[in-house]
Amino acid sequence: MHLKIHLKCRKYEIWALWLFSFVSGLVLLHFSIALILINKEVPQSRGMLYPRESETREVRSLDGIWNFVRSDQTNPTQGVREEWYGKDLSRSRPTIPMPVPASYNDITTDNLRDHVGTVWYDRKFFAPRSWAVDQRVWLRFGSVHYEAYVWVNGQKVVKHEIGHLPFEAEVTHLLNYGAENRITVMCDNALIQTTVPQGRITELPNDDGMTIVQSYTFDFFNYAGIHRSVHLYTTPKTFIEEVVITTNLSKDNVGGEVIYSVKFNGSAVNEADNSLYVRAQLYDREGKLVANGTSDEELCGSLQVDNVNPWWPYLMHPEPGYLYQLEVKLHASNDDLLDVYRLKVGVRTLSWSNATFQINGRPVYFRGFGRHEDADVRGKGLDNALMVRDFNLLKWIGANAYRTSHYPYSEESMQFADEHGIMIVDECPSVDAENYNQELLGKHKSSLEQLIHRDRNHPSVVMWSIANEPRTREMNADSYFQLVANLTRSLDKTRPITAAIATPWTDDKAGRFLDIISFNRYNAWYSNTGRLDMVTKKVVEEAVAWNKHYNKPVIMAEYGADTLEGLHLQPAYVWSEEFQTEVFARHFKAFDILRKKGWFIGEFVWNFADFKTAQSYTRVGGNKKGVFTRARQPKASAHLLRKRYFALARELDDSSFPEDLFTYIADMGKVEENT
Ligand code: GCB
Repeated sequence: MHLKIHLKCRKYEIWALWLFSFVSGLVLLHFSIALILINKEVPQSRGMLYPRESETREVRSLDGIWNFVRSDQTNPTQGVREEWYGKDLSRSRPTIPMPVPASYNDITTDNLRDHVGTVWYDRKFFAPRSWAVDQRVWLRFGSVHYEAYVWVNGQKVVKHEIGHLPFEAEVTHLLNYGAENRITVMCDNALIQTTVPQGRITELPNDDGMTIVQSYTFDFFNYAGIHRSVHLYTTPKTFIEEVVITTNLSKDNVGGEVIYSVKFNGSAVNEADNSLYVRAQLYDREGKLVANGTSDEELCGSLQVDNVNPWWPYLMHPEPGYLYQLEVKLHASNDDLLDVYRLKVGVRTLSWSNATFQINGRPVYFRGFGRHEDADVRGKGLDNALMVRDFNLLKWIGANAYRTSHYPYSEESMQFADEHGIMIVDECPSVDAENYNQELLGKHKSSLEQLIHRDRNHPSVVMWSIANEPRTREMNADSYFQLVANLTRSLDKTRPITAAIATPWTDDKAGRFLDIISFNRYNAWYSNTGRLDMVTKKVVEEAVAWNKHYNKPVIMAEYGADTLEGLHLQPAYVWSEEFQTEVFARHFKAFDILRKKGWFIGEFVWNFADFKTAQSYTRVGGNKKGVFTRARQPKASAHLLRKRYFALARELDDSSFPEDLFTYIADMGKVEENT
């Protein structure tokens, strides 16, 4: 019932937006003048530990080929009204096969790509008989974009809004054990002014009548569908619901501390029985037990690790990404083992001031990328081959960090970053935020709450990015970002907060709520196009101005130039490989001037790889600012960037050059002798 009301409201909302689109400018202006943003509580996430097998847990994947139906764009709620979830989808509509995980947009040859509104997925699965006894079964989605409604055997299970984040629900009571079950998902990709990110839906006349069009200001394609894995997993009746880890190091980095806090869930446990306890054991990479202990009554405790191997970023230490395994065992008061969960833990500290950012007491200079989860055919669908290739390229090029521009990336890639020592600036899905309103604020805060809940235990996550290019000169931007930053800080005090800002510093109203200023600027591209002689000074001036204005560390979070691979033009001309290379070199010069000032702490190229955008006359098949092509092959600039990143690593972190960094040209000894 609630679902139906919601859908009606949503539809009403969409229709209202269509109807009032012409006067929306005026209306929004009026509202933003009148609006006072109120700080309301956001719902708290629960559970959501990454599904892992153990002696008390089983995990089954529901990935594969599902059945798929698209709704009529003009009638997005038809399937709900007609209860398509009550039987196999194929009995309501002809279905087509659809891979999960994947975006649905680029799979077929028709215009499913630009579909606006709801689509439906279903599939069957068996629940083994053994699951019927003494345990719980959970259904978990890594992410569905943008909004998902889920039914099992025709019964409503869960609804989740905001893409790129996991959600789950208990389905124990809904399953037929030792028999077939059906899971149905309705997914809605519509973005409006109160979604995160925002978009607009308009109705436009076409050759045959009217058509519904989704538009948005952000610069990546609004891929949709079941983007990440779907799992069924079991837990015991009384089980470990959450584990929160923080770590410390002694001043000399020799002693480590792992502080844990566990939450359990279970009606089987008597409320008055507070003698439930946790045994925590920490193993090193070789599987040797290095620390163990028993929790207090609150299920909290700490483990001391002698001669600890701290977690270091790539190239900052010969053994980067060192992870221990923490084994958490939940015991009943009579010592019965109730549940076991294992997770990887990196021991490291972060600290920051108005001039520096440090890991394990050593200053960090970020050299990395803004990225996208994006690939041909599968769109934003999780793809292990692509993920592993990308990490190989990151390491080949000598990067030590990336920003998850402009939304949370897969949990699998966060685990990979932990293992490889790649630092993550973890960004929530707010891009180009504008027309600040109460509903948007609630969802924006919720996206951060869910992100922090999901990623708080990853050593690779070193900073939260609370937005990309919000319109921070707008009315209400200050109170809005104060509330967003306050919430973020209240949820995690161990990491600094940033946002990638493009509003000129003179007009910005958000920077004062951040710990670290990140700015995006496209000198010689969007401003002074083609003018390579107008880069270096401008970058230096702007970074200095941000620092002076806020007295905080500064990162250049985006710079770059679109480049069509294979286009060579000498002298350098926009879109050519020569131009991208030159733009980078002019920035490097600026960064080296800035580095000497102390408070300039990082450079992030836009973008790691070419990616798909909405159709526009400024985008040839998508955004081409990649250092790698969409097929993950290097452009000329990649070779230059590699030399820069390894030179920085040698200068700052004492690491050595890879043997193939420089190509043999001549005997340089002799060349130097003769000059
Ligand atoms: C930006 C945005 C990024 C775009 C980029 C561009 O400032 O943050 O999402 O893709 O510019 O290439 O225009």
